[in-house]
Amino acid sequence: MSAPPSTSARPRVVTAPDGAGPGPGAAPWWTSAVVYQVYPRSFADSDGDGVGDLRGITSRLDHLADLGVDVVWLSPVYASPQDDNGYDISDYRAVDPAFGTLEDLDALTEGLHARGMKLVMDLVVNHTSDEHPWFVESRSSPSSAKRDWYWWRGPREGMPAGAPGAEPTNWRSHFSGPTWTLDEASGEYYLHLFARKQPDLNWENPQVRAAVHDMMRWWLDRGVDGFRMDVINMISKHVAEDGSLADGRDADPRTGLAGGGEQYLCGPRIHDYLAEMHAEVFAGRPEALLTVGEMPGVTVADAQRFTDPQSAEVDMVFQFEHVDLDHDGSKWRPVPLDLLALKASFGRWQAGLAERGWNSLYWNNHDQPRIVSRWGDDSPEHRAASARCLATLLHLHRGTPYVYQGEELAMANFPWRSAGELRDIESLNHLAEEAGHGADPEEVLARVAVSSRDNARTPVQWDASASAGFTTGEPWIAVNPDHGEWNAEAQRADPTSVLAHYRRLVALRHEWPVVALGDFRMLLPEHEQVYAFTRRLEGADADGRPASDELLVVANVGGTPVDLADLLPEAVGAAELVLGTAHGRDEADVLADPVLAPWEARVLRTA
Ligand code: TEU
Repeated sequence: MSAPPSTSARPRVVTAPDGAGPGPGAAPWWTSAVVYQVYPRSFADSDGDGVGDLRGITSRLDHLADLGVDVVWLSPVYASPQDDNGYDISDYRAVDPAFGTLEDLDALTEGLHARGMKLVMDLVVNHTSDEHPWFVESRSSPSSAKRDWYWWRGPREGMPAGAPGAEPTNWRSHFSGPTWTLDEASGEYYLHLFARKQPDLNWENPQVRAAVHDMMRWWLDRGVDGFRMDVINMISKHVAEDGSLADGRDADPRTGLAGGGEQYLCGPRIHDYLAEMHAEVFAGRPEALLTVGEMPGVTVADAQRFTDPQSAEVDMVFQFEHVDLDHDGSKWRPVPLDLLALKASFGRWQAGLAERGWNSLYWNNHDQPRIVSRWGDDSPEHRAASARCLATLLHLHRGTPYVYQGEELAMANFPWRSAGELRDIESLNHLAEEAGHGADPEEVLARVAVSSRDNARTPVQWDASASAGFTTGEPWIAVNPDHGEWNAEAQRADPTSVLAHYRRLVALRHEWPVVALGDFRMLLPEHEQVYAFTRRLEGADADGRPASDELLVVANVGGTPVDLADLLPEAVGAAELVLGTAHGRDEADVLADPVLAPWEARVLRTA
């Protein structure tokens, strides 16, 4: 790995005042960690059935070790009918045969631990599959002992079960249509915020909570190092004294359905549930664990409380504010990104969690289109540069960065041509719903192509061979045709590659306490093309003497050059280029040049 060049004789901060770095009182380990997300179905297939699996992941661990990441977050591998690619679980303590066996999972854990990496599992407990034995029993009869483990309600007052609009509330499912499905046998409906095969668990019931805690302890005892908690801020619903749930506001006249989020996002008992989970599952464990709660609709103030160590709930949350900026209410109505809004959002979250709590940082995951296509420029001219630029920005913020598989290779969105190529339930349901409303299928497909979760789910591009080295069989979803040029093998030994740049960013966070812990200050909030900020840390040098570091990060988020001479004079003639993206140029030359090339980013040391 190429160390960042240094021309500065000034001593660097190696220990932060609150003890970051080795030693007593150290900041939590995950403040200087980078997490890598694996979506098992699309990572690597070891047995040629076209579906990625655990042995496939284990066979590719050197890629992760080379990248230098600290943690792997594994999307669900539990037993599942795979209606939502594993986010519909039928047995929390078994591995789905499509992915392998429990022994394969143990081998993966061992392989990670042997390389100094941790394994974080996905915890999907807002809902189960409708094939989970708990739900099968719950559905079997209104007098079943597990009836109350889920949300069963009769039809709307005065309406017969099954009549249009008779659902107990008007909430809209995240995957189209109502959130309620009628069980003909009992004449009652069950709640599912997602697909009808994903019934919501009733967290009001203490037996449900105890069963979940027990299962979590079982996984920790088996050696896993934490959990990413799926839609965990949806587990507490607003329930009236009489057990009823209320309609959502602002129903869509076309469907009669309302988002309903105000009835179930960060509901009245959410902090109790998470604090109880922490006490029951995590408290007192000697291991270094990680918890991150996925929380759509969470505010900065909520997040502060969720992630304040004093609250003892979760270490960090995934918020959605930035990924909601480029659409108009619905993800299917994309609008161009407003860079000023993006900067304002990041600035608010950085400031909001500066004193209490902690941020997670992400551009991509298995639900989001690829960042280089979304906010970068995936044309041949700017693809690598824009990927490096966006990566630099994200990784230089304060928080824990997450890299989604293939992001480190600048993998791009797929050129969808027909609905038949799509696999994702959310996209397919939306296409069907719009067809039902008589929408023009070409127009709908064009919008789905931009936002579909399947953009993130095409196979990882390992090499230039027929199926990109992902499988020897027929892949479950098409391989991106650009894999001949854009693949890991082509980038591995190239010091100018996007992959090499991610490697440097990971190393920087490990080596520079200012990157992990420094204060954040946004600059030029009103500039349309430059994203700039500082990071500053007071601490001690290697000999224990007081020292301070200040980094200035400047990035040109666009395809035309920008002159910084008048805009940000302090960016010209800085002491040291800690990391840059202009390959093949002399460091002194770059430091003296006020002009940022298209999509160029620089990390400068100014003090
Ligand atoms: O996603 C949560 C979530 O809010 C999604 O509806 C998200 O907004 C959507 O995918 C964006 O298009 C989590 C998982 O990450 C997702 O894969 C699951 O499908 C979902 O929960 C249900 O478990």
